[in-house]
Amino acid sequence: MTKKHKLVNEIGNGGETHQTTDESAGALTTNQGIRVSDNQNQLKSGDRGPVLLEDFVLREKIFHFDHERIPERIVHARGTAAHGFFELYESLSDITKADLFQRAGEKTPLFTRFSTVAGGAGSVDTPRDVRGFAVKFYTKEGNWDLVGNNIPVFFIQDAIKFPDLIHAAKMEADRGYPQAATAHDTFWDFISLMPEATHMIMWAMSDRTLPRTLRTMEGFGIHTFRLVNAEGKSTFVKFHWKPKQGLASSLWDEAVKVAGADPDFQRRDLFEAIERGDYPEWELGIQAFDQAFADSLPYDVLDPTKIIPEGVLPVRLIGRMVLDRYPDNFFAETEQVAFCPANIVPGVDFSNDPLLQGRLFSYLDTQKSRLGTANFHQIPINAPKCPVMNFQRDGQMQMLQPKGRANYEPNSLADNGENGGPRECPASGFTTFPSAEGHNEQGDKLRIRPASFADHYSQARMFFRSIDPAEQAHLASALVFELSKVAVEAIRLRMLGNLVNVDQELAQRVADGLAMTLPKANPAAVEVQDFDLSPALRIVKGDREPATLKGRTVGILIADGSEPSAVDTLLEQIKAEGGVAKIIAPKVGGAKMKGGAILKADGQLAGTPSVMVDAIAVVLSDVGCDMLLKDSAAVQFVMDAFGHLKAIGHTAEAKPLLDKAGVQADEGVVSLDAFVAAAAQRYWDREPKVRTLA
Ligand code: HDD
Repeated sequence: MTKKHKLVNEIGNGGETHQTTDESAGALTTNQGIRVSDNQNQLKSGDRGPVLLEDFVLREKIFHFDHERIPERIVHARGTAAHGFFELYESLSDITKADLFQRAGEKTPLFTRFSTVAGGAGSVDTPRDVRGFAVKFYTKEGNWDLVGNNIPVFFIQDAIKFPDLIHAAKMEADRGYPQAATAHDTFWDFISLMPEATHMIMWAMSDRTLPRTLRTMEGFGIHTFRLVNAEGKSTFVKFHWKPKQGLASSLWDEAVKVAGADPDFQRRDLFEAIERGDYPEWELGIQAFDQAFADSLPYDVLDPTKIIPEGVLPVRLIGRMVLDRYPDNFFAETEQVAFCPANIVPGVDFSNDPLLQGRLFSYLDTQKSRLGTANFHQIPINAPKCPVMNFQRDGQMQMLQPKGRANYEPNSLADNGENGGPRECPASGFTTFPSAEGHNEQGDKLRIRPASFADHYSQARMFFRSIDPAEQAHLASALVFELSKVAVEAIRLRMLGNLVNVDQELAQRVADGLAMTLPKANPAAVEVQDFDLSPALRIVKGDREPATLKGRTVGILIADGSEPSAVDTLLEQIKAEGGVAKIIAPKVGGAKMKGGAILKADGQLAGTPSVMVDAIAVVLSDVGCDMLLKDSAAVQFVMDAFGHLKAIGHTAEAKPLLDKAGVQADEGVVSLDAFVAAAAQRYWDREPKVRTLA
């Protein structure tokens, strides 16, 4: 096929293509293939006359445009995605027959979409919200979707409560706001009435819901699943994604300001990392266990509001995911991708987690209303990369042209020398693990929650007590912030009553922050237990918060008269550490450096506040500093970097600007020589000096 032919096919006309002439190569056509002579002017009667109905070029173009949007996802509407691969470290054939887990070193293509939950498609990237973490593995034996979040537990135990949860969390029914924020009455009303949400609330109010970038957050499959091996033996499993980039979150004040400075901050970060070849990576980990282990735990592994702490059962890393390619087209891929937890492959199976079971219905159903047809699986991003053959035919937008007379099975047409179509495969086809069902031996039909799901507070307590004091203060302050936006006092009180069950001191801090009297604990269904603390739950000062510049961004503030050699040295040092440098100047065209040369800027100061970078170097001359002392964007740049606990490197001449911004000396405020080493971390000990937290 010639290049010219290919172009026509890429535009979407599959099947036979006529010879392309030189004249038609690259030509703009209608959807019927008619070459368009004029794409600037409508067909009119005379130059100032009415537009003619017969202008099919106009009508087709506007018709298509009018229908270019599809219903946005009811949850997780805002997201971004990338292609990549999964590479297996070692064969897992002892515990699963899943084809992608058989051969060490084998790569499986995948597509991963990250999202926020509550906001609409046009909301911002950085609200306080759970992040979706959905991976579609295109395995040789069909698609497997691991549709998880960046938090390992969920708000509710039964799927029947999901519509209520989401209605309560999204904008309020009468006023249509707030968008992408849980800080409002209806959310907290619902949560305060649902003690089972308390563990998730600890995570949601922690720094976990403010991931600095999508590259610096964990992912979790949440539910207990099963792996099944060739002998039919089942092993329970929980899935984890561990970012190679380490964990990093934003501060609340920072996230709020990022939302204004760059509503697309996280999708831009992912795009730019892939563009520069700094491919984000996560390792896939499993916690595998048997029934006896599950029975030994003081909580139920079918309860999605519980984790198995890593200290109780370590995570075994089994492979890595690398995201190395951005979609060609956001709509065709990211918007049209249809995830479904029911998409599993032989060797993986469900557990009876009641939330998971409800999800198995919901996603297939939602795709029909979003994508409009039962044939959505034929859209390239959703299509398996293995043969698909069955008798599910026809329907809106059927893209294939199945051959033959038989569209039913069994049939005997093959005996007649005709195409009889595909046949079932008892040996290699998917079989459901034949588990004995439930604790209730009679298997009565009951609308009931098992007693083993009744402890709603012990793991919430474990989470709160396991995280660093800085994170505890953020969590308490987040609760104060959110509950301060709740107008109905009874809701705040009820929530405080739940918090007393979690931790008396936490509840007191929140009550103090609200200037309310702490009520008594709400009744708890079972006595709250003190589990061993789990250091793996912390971000701040934890094993997974690396001191590194790799993949992090440094802002270098310059102005007229800045010393070029100082900037060059910084650029080299930052590059050597794997960081990304952004030159920021009052004007994007650049600054006139000492010696007269112009250094172009990557960002204009007013449009590139320091919240967009991870550390700042202020490389100013006396003249430049004098100039910037009169620019509130410059003062704010430095003030925010200090307030957000970032490293600040500076020339001696820049000191007046630091003074005006209220910067006080500490180990994160250094001369340029010491800057690159200092820039690899935040300075948590500074926080009590710059912020009053609950
Ligand atoms: Fe869900 C989308 C994750 C519970 C119903 N969900 C959706 C997405 C993610 C999750 C990441 C976006 C996928 C994408 O990028 O397109 N959902 C979860 C997790 C849950 C969970 C981790 C609990 C552990 N979800 C859940 C329940 C229900 C749904 C209980 C319904 C009973 N979820 C949906 C949905 C969505 C969805 C309405 C909206 C768009 C879509 O499916 O494709 O069907």
